[in-house]
Formats: sequence, structure tokens, C-alpha cells
Amino acid sequence: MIQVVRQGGDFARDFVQKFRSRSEAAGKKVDATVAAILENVKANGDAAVREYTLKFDGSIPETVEVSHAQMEQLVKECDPAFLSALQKAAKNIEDFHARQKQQSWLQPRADGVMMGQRIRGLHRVGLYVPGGTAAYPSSVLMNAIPAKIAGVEELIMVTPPGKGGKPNPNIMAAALTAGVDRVFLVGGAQAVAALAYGTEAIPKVDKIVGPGNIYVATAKRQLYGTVDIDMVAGPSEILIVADETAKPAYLAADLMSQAEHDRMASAVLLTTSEKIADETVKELYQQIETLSRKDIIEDSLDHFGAVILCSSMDEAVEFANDLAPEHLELCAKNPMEYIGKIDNAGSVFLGNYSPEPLGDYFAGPNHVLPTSGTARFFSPLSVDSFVKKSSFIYYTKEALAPVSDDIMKLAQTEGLTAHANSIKVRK
Ligand code: HSO
Ligand code: ZN
Repeated sequence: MIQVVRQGGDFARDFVQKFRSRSEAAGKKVDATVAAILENVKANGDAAVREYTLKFDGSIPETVEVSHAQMEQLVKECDPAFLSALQKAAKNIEDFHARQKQQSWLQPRADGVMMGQRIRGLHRVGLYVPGGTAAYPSSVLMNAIPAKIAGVEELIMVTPPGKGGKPNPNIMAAALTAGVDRVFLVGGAQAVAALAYGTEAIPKVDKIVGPGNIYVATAKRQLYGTVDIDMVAGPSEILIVADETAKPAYLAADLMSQAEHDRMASAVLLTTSEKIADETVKELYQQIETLSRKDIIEDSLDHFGAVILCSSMDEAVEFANDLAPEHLELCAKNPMEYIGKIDNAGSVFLGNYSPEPLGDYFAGPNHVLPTSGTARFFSPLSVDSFVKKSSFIYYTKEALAPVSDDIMKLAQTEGLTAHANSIKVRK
């Protein structure tokens, strides 16, 4: 079920390659299909959206927009314990993201010059929520809460109508909790197109976020530039660095927590202890029997799972930085010792009592994270993902005069005499 590697070296290098290329770009056929959908929705608006909804979802819902009154009605069907947990999670997510909010600033100088930056929320954002088993209320919170904290004026959620066109009550509860403004029952590439171009029913947005299948991801990629998009998320990943003080039962459980997401998910344990490695494998075999997604877990551990023995914690940390995983657990005697050494990871979980699902659902940091090694240059979704900035410059006549020659010199050197002239006429 999982490969155990006692001699890192070549295996590690090959694994990094294999790991990074898991989320290959869509094939030509998907690209062409999506391009045709985008064009049709751009030209024909709601008529085209209806045509695809009928084709892909089987029926058209009576009303595409779900009113707040309908949402509140649906929430009555939710388990009260779920609603209570959702509220507590939302509070933690709000507290964490509130700390990310940056203020606009204006800096006056003694010579009368003023400069500054205005930071404000995007006007309108679209949030895609997949249908079926991948409809996660937690992901609604993780996307919507930072958007609202950033000051996004209107947050529009789209989600496929599903069987009988009835919205998922748990998703509606998360949408209400997180402050989503409007909800439309439309999915697939046609939903992404409707958000990017606007239709009679669906307003045009400035940015589209949220996970989706290959058609949704391809539509987002193709529309980048028409609108902004978040990063396109690949399959989930967990890398655990463990010393001899780690608990094999916990390690096995945490590896499988991410492996269950997807057959392409990756779960890797790096450990300095042979005993921990062997016992974790035993635990994997035992615990998997109790899990409902056994098939998926087996598949992902077969392909992208590994237990790798390292000669030192430093070697393990170096491999972790090379792989740049979405989630990194540090199960070591003194995890704080390594914080400054982890350069590439989406989210870091410290110690034996900070399991990855704590971050997926509850602690507060975002669970939308860079995958496939992109933690080398991408960051978690945050309030920053939903703002735009403009700079301000104010000079007086007296402030401009002494720097005029320098500006003109720079302009002339670039051969841009009209630039130089705009300074000269003010002398
Ligand atoms: N671990 C996923 C997020 C998630 N987990 C949602 C459970 N629900 C992101 O990699
Ligand atoms: Zn998860």
C-alpha cells in the first residue's frame, strides 16, 4: 500500500519530479470544449447557460437565484451540532484573517510632498462551490470570510443545481454564516463564464475563486486577464517530519486524512527513526479498515505515498523544503526549533496535537493553500487575495522644481522627450 524507502537519495529526487507533475494541464480536448462554452456564454448569456445546465445537470432549476429567505428555510434542515461547530469555526477564521487586514496610508513629508496607498476590497467577487461529495461548507468559510473582511462589496456564490435543483442545506448555512450576498444555482464552465462576462441574471465579477473540476479549472485559467482568479488548486498533500518522539498512530491517521481527498493526493512521512517508520506502516494497515474511503486512500498511497527514512532531522527538513508541500506537520520533541528552517510550505502544523484536519476546519488559518510545489512562490489564500491597491502622489510647485532636472535627464536617456516636456513646461 505504501512504499518504504530506507535509502533516500535518488528516490527523493524522482519523487519530487513525480509529485510536481501530478496536476498536469488539461488536454487539448478539454481546452477546446471549455473555449466553446466561454464563447457561447459571452455571446448568448443566460440562454447559453440554460442550454449547458440542461445538458450537464439534467434539468433547469425553477429559479436560478436562491433568495436569503429560501436559504434560511433550508438551514432549518441542518444538524444543530453542525451549525454550532460551523459558527465556532467561522469565529476562529474571522479572528485569524482580521489580523491580515492592511490599512490605507498617506505619508506627508516636511517639504509638502505627500504619498500614499489606498487599499480597498474588490468590487464584486465570484465564489465557485462544487456540487456532490466535494461540496465542503468549510471551503465556503475559507473563501468567503477573507473576502468580506477585505471589504468585497458583493460576493456571489455559484454552485451546480444538483438533483432536483435543491440547494445543499449545509452549503447554504456556510454561505449565510460567511456573509455571501447572492447565490445562483449554476455550475461548470458555464458558471465561470457567466461570472466573468455577466449575463442578464448573473452579475459580472472582478475575481473568481474556489475549487472545481477540470472544466471549472480550465475555464478559470482561460479567463485569467478578463478577471483575476485564485491559484488553481491541485490534489491535496501532506508531508510529515517526525523524530523518535512522534506517535505512529497519529502519523498514520494524519497521512490518511489527506490521502482520502483524492486518488492523486500525496501523503509522505519523513522520519529519523526506523521504529517509527515500521510502526506507522502497521498503523496504516490497521486504521484503513475503519475508513469509508479506503479505496481512494489505497490508491493515493500506492502512487504518491511514501515513508522515507532520513539520516537526520536536517536532511528531512531539506527534503521538505524541496518538495514544498501544501501541509507540513512537524512531529518532533521541540517543533519550534524548526520554524525558521521551513522555507517552503503552505501551512505548518507544530507538535503532536496540531493535526492537519484542525487546520482544515477550525484553527483559523486558511485551508486554501498552494499545491504541487508551488509553495516555493505562492501563499495561502488571504485578505490580500481580495484587495486592490492604488498609489497616490502629491507634489507642490516648490517640491517639483528642485527634482525637475533629474526627471528630465532620466526621460531623455530613455528617448522619451514628451515625458521630459511634461516636466519642462512646469519650470
Ligand atoms: N485539506 C483540503 C481542504 C479540506 N479538507 C476541506 C476538508 N475539507 C485542502 O487541501
Ligand atoms: Zn482536508
